[in-house]
Formats: sequence, C-alpha cells, structure tokens
Amino acid sequence: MQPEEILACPPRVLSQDQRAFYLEKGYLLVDELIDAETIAGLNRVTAAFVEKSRERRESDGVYDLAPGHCADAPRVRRLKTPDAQDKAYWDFACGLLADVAADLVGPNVAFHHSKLNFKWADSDPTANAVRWHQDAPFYPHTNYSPLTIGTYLTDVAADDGPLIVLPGSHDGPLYDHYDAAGTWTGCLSDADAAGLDTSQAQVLAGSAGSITVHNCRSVHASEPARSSTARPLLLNAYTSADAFAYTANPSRSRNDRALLRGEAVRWAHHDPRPGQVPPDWSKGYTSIFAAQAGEEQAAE
Ligand SMILES: O=C(O)CCC(=O)C(=O)O
Repeated sequence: MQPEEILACPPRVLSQDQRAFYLEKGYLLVDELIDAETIAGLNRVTAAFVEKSRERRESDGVYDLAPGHCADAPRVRRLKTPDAQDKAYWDFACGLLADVAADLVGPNVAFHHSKLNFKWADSDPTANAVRWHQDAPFYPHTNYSPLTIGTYLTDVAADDGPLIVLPGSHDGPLYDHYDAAGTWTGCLSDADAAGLDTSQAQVLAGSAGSITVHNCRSVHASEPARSSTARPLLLNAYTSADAFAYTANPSRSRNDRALLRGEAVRWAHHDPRPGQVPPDWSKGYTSIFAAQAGEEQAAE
C-alpha cells in the first residue's frame, strides 16, 4: 500500500502524526507504550531463559551465545525465535504490537519473526556493537513493508546500547551486505559506512516499555553497552500480508506468515526497486552478531 492509503485506514494505536512520521522518516520511537505489568511478565520469562542458558556450552536452535559464555557468567547474545519458545512472547507479538504494525503497513498484517537481543556491558565491546546495516537484505520480500518493532524490557539510556537509526534512509539506496570477496558480512562495508551522513543519526533511547520501529530499508546500528545493566531488546518483525519472501526466513518459527490482522491476500504486491539476496540459510543461521564478527554462520 502507498503511504496515503495506509494513512486513510483508521488508526488502532498510534496517532496520525506518529504514522505519518514513520512513513516519512522510516522509524519511530513511542515512549512507554507497553504497561509495566506486561514488561515485568516478559522479564520474568526472559530471566528464566538466561538462567537455563547456564547449562549450554554452544549456540544452538534456541540460544546464540557470545564467546566466553559459561555457567558462571552467561552471555546470551540472542534468544532465537522467542515467539516459539514461550507463549508469553507470542501473546505479546499478537497483541498491541500487531495493532501498531497495522497502523504502519496497512490492515493485513503477517508475522515474520522475533528475536531477543542482549548486550552485556562487560563482554567484549567489539562483539557487542551492531554495525550499520539494513534488514531487507537479510529477508528480501516482494515489497518493502517489512518492519521491526523493538521493545525495551529495561530502561535503555544512551550508554546502554540503544538502537540508532538514520532518518529517511528507508528512501535511500540498499547497500551491499557482502564484502569484496563475496562473503556475507551482514553490514555495510567500511567505505559505505564512511559515506553515511551520521550527523542526523537518531539515538532511540527509552525507558522500559518504550518501543522502537524501523523499516526494513532503514539504515540502523547500535553501540556497545557501556553501563552495568544488560540490555534486552525484544524484536518482532511484521509485514504487510501482500509482501512475500524471496528467500528462507533466517529466523523461521512455526508462526512464520501467521496472519495477525485483517485478511489473507491472493495478490502479491511488488516494489520495482531491486533487493539483495542473502546466502541460502535454509539449513541454518546463527545471528547478525556472528556474521558481523566473521564467525561461522551455519550453526544448526
Ligand atoms: O540488538 C541490537 O542492538 C540491534 C539488532 C539489529 O539491528 C538487528 O538484529 O537487526
């Protein structure tokens, strides 16, 4: 759908100004949208997963573990597909957030994937930063409606590794996420990153319960966490139901393409702009952290 068509649909959660802002800038921050009880429930479930990770030695289908992870000092970089790991995460993805997605992509909303990313202040900072990248090359679709909603489960100040986004970059070029040798890096090359105008970069800090939204073309990153609190960021990705994936979902769960709002469609919508195709991850994928750190990428 075109922005005018989306805006013509009645809003569910967001104001018209917030919707128009997202469509123009490619990102949005909504302070404390999620109530404290819901956040507390998600934090309880999350703490139990981190606790259980103490038994694990290697990354697997549930956990992406940072180098140095051990029973005494768990360093989970990512809980994979939380929507499929616990009902609390799935209920959350299907609730208010799906209404937010409908406000931004149009009334027919499909679920794409979820992940729960952590930053640990005392781990290797280089493994802890996320470099400039766009999400579309990780999961190209027939159009660019896919967006990701991040939910801060704790207060995230500028020192805690919040998301950083370049306003308007969703209308700019799609960058190459392979290096000169043809290896997938999951980020812009140093040369492309040096060419970005980062003077306008927006640091999306927010307290617990705040949400961030970024379009799949928006150039974004996050800095290492420097404060003493771990930063759990729950990410849920949605598409307009008329966007169909070209390639295997790198974070596929049983909820892939679940219709969360509106109606199933019989016609795909195609955006004429080209999309980069990632490696074939149909047999396994670890995480953006592993790709950007140059680690082995097919774990499962
Ligand atoms: O966890 C973060 O800070 C950013 C994650 C991100 O950009 C992604 O997973 O695409």
